[in-house]
Amino acid sequence: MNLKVEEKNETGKEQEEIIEEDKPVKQKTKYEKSLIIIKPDGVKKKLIGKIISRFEDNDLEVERIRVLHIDKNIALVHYKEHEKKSFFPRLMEYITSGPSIVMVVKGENAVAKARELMGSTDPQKAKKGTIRGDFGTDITINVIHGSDCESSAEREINIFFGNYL
Ligand code: IDP
Ligand code: MG
Repeated sequence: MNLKVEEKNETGKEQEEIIEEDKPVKQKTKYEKSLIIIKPDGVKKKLIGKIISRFEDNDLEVERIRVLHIDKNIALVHYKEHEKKSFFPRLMEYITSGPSIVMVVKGENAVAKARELMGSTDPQKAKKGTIRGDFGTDITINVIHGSDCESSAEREINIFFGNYL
């Protein structure tokens, strides 16, 4: 007898896999870390506890955490990929506007799971029940950052916590 298993891949799309009952089930989940930032608006809106609960309630564990007022130099390194974008000046002003909470969360499929809990970049498009959908202000002022893939997570964790992995 075959079992139909549904799971989500890294892009959040569902995929189906047929697993034969008498063969060992291939381990598809990945144990990962992701760099999460509760951005200055999230701190000002007093959402730290609520946001951390959403991760903890979904089997992600906080491994490192710090309060940090991100300065221009760190922001430039962290958001280097967006340097040439038209929204970059506003993004710089926003991310340096007050203290943030920077943390490493870990668990199975932590990168994709955190992105799912965050919702789309634009809070208007993010689903209700996601962090951005529930608490975001606009496409820039959107409460939270989460690494977009494992290599970004490694790069970003090194920026904020040094090379401890
Ligand atoms: P992400 O945070 O969902 O990964 P990115 O495309 O990496 O989205 O953008 C980084 C941050 O830059 C966003 O979280 C948001 O604060 C801001 N941003 C992204 N796209 C836009 C835009 O089109 N207009 C204004 N701000 C944007
Ligand atoms: Mg991004």
